[in-house]
Parts: sequence; structure tokens; C-alpha cells
Amino acid sequence: MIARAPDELLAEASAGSRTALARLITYVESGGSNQRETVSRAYGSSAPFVVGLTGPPGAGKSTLTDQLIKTALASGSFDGSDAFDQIGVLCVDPSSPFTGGAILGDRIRMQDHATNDHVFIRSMATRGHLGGLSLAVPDAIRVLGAAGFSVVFVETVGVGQMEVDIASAADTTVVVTNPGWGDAMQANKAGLLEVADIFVINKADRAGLRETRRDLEQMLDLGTTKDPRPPILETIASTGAGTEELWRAIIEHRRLVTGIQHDQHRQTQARAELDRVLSVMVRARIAELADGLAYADQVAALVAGETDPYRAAETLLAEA
Ligand SMILES: Nc1nc2c(ncn2[C@@H]2O[C@H](COP(=O)(O)OP(=O)(O)O)[C@@H](O)[C@H]2O)c(=O)[nH]1
Ligand SMILES: [Mg+2]
Repeated sequence: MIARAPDELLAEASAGSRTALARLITYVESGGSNQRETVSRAYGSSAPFVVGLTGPPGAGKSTLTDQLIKTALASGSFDGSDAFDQIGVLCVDPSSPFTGGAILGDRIRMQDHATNDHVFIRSMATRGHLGGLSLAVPDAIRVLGAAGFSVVFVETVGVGQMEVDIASAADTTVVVTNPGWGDAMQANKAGLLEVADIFVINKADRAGLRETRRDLEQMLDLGTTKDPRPPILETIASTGAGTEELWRAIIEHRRLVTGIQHDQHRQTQARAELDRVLSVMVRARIAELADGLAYADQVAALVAGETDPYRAAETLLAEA
């Protein structure tokens, strides 16, 4: 297959071609020169509003996203100032393979929208290049922005470093929990507090709601640095109960980051963007060094007791 040029594909994607859009996202997943070209072409366009939904498998993130899409399409930002008529969804689940059950489930659950002209759903996967999803997801968000999407939902699992990286690309991050998860949340406290702008207790139809709310409140009392304090909402995604309130809370947070917190928000995001790319480039540099003859020499010298690791590293960096 002949590789198409990113600028041509971007023009087609903006004109509504989903095939072109899908190809561009494959470019950013694959790395290399097409990724670079795609990002540099897409970067100047206005960024979409990005809502991250993160939480353990089975918490109800996809079901909730599905409900939020309906609300966003129907209500926009409620006051008529924004209509969100092009919505992107990026599903990131590194724990399940590209064709695995969870993703397939997501596809089926969101099937209503899959055939909807206003919604584009894509599962993201690493294609084995350095940096992987922590670069590909923010890049894909840019591509969607350039193609005219005004809102992008990003679904991620858990709160590892990669999810924190991805969360830093979101404007508003919703952490999805369930009743009965007090202990599980204590274990991840630092990560949750770092990323959450809004907490949701989904499956509010289940037992243990009150205890989970109390645990969350306590966690926020002790550790939140967010201003304003993240609200804790309750939803039953399977029926839609509470999802309009959740969308209102998301819109309210959006108002903050596009309003009085705008400059600070942009600074934070620009730093995070730069740090993500820098860290991938530095790691690539290390991999390159480790592949060379000089590196093998230093390993041999270490084994022979002729140097120490600091001297060895300094020698390698000086020669590079
Ligand atoms: N009882 C109940 N089940 C729910 C609710 N929300 C989602 N589910 C179910 O929980 C399961 C996992 O949902 P899913 O959206 O795939 O979770 P994800 O892995 O976080 O994306 C599905 O069977 C949903 O139908 C809820 O509010 N109440
Ligand atoms: Mg899901």
C-alpha cells in the first residue's frame, strides 16, 4: 500500500473522511516520519476539549461515555454557547489486546454511536515504538482537533504512570469508582488525587455507596491540592441516572480551565506535552547508546573492575 501524505489525509479528514482520519491515527500509533509530519501539520489547529475517564476495568467507563455522548449531543454546554456536534472517543486499554474481549465489548456497547456521523470511536494500541501510547494518545487528540472534533473522550484503565501521562493531556479528568472500593482507592490515593477533577461513584444502585462516598471525602480532606475541590457525583450508567449532572459538572470544570484558570492550565499542559516528548527522546538516546561498541567496552571494563558505573556513564556521554 502506498503511504499517503499526512497533509492530504488531514484535508480529507477535515472534509469528513473517516478512512483518512483512521489512517492518520495509525500514523501516530506507528511512530516515525509520518507521525512527526502528522503532528506538525495538526498542531496549529485548535485543540478539542478533552475529557478523560479513568478507573479499573468494569467500573462502567464505556457505559458512562456512551451516556455522556448522548447528553453532549443533545445539550451541548446547556447555555447554547457551544454545540458539540463532532465527538471523538479514544479507548486505551493496554491490559487487553487490540482484538480482545474488553475492546470488542466496548465496540458493541457503543454500537449505537458507531454508525452515527457525529461520533468517531477508536481503540488505541501501541505498535511497539518507543513512547507508545503516552505520545500516541495526545497526538491522536491533536489529529481529531484538526479534523474538526470539538470534544474527545479518552477512556483509560487504572492509574499507572502511562495513565497519569494520558491524564495530563485531558482538560477534565473523571475518576470512575464503584461502591465498595474504599480499600482499593486507598492503595492508589496519590495517583487518584493527582489526576481527578471529578469523582464519580458509578453503579450507585449497588450496596456500599455511603461508605465509598465517606472514604472519598476523607481522602480529599487529607490530600487534595485541586482548587476547587473535586466534586463526588453518583451515577447509574446502565440507566443513565446522574449522567446529565455529570456532564454539567464537566462543563463547569471546562468553564474554569477556559476562563480564570486558562493561562495556568495552558502552562501546565504545555509543560506536560514537552516533558512527555523529552522523556521519550532521552530514552531513545539511551537505547541508542546501549546499542553501541563504546557501551560494550564500558560493560567489559565494569566486569573487569577497571571502572565504576558513574565514570562509565560519564565516558559514554562525553564520547557521544
Ligand atoms: N448495576 C450496574 N451495572 C453497570 C452500571 N454501569 C455499568 N454497568 C455494567 O458494568 C459492566 C462493565 O461496564 P463497562 O462500561 O464495560 O466498564 P469499563 O470496563 O469501565 O468500560 C457492564 O456489564 C455494564 O452494563 C451501573 O451503574 N450499574
Ligand atoms: Mg471500557
